[in-house]
Amino acid sequence: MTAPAAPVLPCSTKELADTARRVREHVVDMCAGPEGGHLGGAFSSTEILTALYFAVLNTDPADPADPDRDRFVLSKGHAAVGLYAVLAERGYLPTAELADYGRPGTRLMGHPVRAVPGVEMPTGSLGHGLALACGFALGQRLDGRSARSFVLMGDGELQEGSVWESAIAAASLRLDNLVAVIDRNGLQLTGPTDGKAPMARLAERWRSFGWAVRETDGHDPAALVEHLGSAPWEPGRPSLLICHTVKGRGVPFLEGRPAAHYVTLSARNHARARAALRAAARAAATAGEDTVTAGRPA
Ligand SMILES: Cc1ncc(C[n+]2csc(CCOP(=O)(O)OP(=O)(O)O)c2C)c(N)n1
Ligand SMILES: [Mg+2]
Repeated sequence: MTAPAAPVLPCSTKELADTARRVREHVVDMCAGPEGGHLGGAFSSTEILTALYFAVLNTDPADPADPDRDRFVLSKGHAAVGLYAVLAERGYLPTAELADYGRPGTRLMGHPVRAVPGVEMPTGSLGHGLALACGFALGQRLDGRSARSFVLMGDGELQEGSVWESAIAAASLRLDNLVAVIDRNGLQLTGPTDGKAPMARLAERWRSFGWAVRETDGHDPAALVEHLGSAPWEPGRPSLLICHTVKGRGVPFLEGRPAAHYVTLSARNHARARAALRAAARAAATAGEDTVTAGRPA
């Protein structure tokens, strides 16, 4: 494929970190509603989604059907609360609409549907997103477009056989406009992923399937933008970024705990979570966060 399109919204790592903090605030508020939500997997992928939508994806909220846009599939569709918050911050929907989340008759359901602007495919049944993104990438290539297709999967999701069938297909088709991301938080629904299906040598496995593979800290905005923005890394090969993350990241009493997977925050815990996010924001301001500009030529 040709060189990737320039990101539409170059911004500093500080702006990305600030956006990620606002996203977490929205998610905490949504998870305090009667419906609750998948806070854990939304918080392990907050920086990934923020980096994608604010500094990597060539997409325009004012023209969500642009045929030349990059595509994104949230294969771990249960993290919808995080996607909704990012889409709202990016301008796809009013932030006030986030209060609708989980209410019958509204479009912000527990799993994303295409009625939500910016959502390319309904997801929630794990194991399908990579195949969908392969289809998008192949379509883009057949249409002669230089756009890329991205997909975010959970690490527990890798237990679905369809993921590996799609991994074989993508490499066979030499889809180097396809970028897959794994949220490697080490946890699935009830406990550690490795307790169910050990994932030793994950990078090696994907490489042996014909993918270009990198690993990074999934909470580091600058690293995420550098890796995701520069794909494809090897001509003729699809790219996989394994992101090491913490489930529930940002709320200390939930971090790294299986209980973070799905939560309905009580009024007390909502206040505790909001206080933790405020404290993190104050600490970042005091530390004077890195202001390196991500996505802009040096
Ligand atoms: C095919 C399928 N089986 C089971 C589920 C129920 N389920 C929802 S989330 C989840 C755990 C997913 O773990 P992981 O992929 O690691 O996601 P994360 O840790 O990022 O939340 C399961 C089993 C589902 N959504 N789809
Ligand atoms: Mg997981």
